[in-house]
Amino acid sequence: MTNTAKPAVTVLGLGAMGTALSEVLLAGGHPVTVWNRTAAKADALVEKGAARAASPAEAIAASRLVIVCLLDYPSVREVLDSTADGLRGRALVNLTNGTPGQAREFAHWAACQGADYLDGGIMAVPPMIGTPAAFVLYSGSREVFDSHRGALDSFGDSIYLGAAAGLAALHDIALLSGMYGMIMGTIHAFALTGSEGIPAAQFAPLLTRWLSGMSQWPAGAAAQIEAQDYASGVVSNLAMQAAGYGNLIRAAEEQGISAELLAPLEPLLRRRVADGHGHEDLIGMMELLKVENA
Ligand code: FVH
Repeated sequence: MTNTAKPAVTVLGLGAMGTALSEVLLAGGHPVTVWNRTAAKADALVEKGAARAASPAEAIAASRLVIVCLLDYPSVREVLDSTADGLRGRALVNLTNGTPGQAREFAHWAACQGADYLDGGIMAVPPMIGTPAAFVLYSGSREVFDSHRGALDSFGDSIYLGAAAGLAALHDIALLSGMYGMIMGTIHAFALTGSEGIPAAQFAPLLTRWLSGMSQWPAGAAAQIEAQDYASGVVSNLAMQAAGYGNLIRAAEEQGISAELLAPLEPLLRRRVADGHGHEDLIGMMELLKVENA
């Protein structure tokens, strides 16, 4: 007879995300042990069948797979430092947001404790967990990724990026950088239209339509980067865009709106044009971000 029992999982951290992760694991039939600094946050999960651990050490002892989802790396170390002995032989999956450097340093620490370490970056907000829209980036131990794929796949599409521990964080931070660029523009756009009393709900569909139309821009930019050619097939040249961008700043001033979210790009546009790249595409601006060119 085949054993169809799902493997046990421990979750450390029951903020909005740790709770969502625990819920889908429980719904998928995994025995789940949870721990959180503020113990009351485990109440609803315990009602749904989770086991409450009284300490991180007790939680870690309960399962071979230990998932950590805390605020930041300092809180991860605060929680795990006192329980380091218990990590030997455990598969430690850290889904806490951090930098590639923090991930590399923590991978080294985890290896010193005898844990197999997999770093992760969650590309979803809590309500998306367990839906097809969610994906999670992983790097580090391939063995942990393969052995615990069933549990990891409950969160969303699992994407393994390689053995170097910092890779997941690098991709996560790059994707968040793109997102915050869009969010900064969106905040500014609502402030600008709001300055004329235009209802946000009226403007939102137009903004969504425009941003959706622009959503293929990264693919075209990637092709130009790969070809190391910013000058072929240009349809919206940089000099034209630099002139137009000045209007974004002036319009904000006219409408009594701060341009501080938009302002940093303008001097870079002008510098790239002054350097003789006005005929090229916008993605060539990337060259200015390389430290040797800054
Ligand atoms: N929520 C989101 O939209 C994003 C989506 C992408 C991934 N992020 C990252 O996930 C990590 C956890 O985020 P979260 O949404 O669960 O955050 P909170 O709801 O604020 O919960 C924070 C948990 O961390 C615990 N905690 C904080 N400091 C300590 C500490 N010094 N010692 C022990 N635990 C600590 C906190 O405990 P408590 O306040 O309930 O006692 C929560 O469990 C995060 O890296 C996101 O960037 C989420």
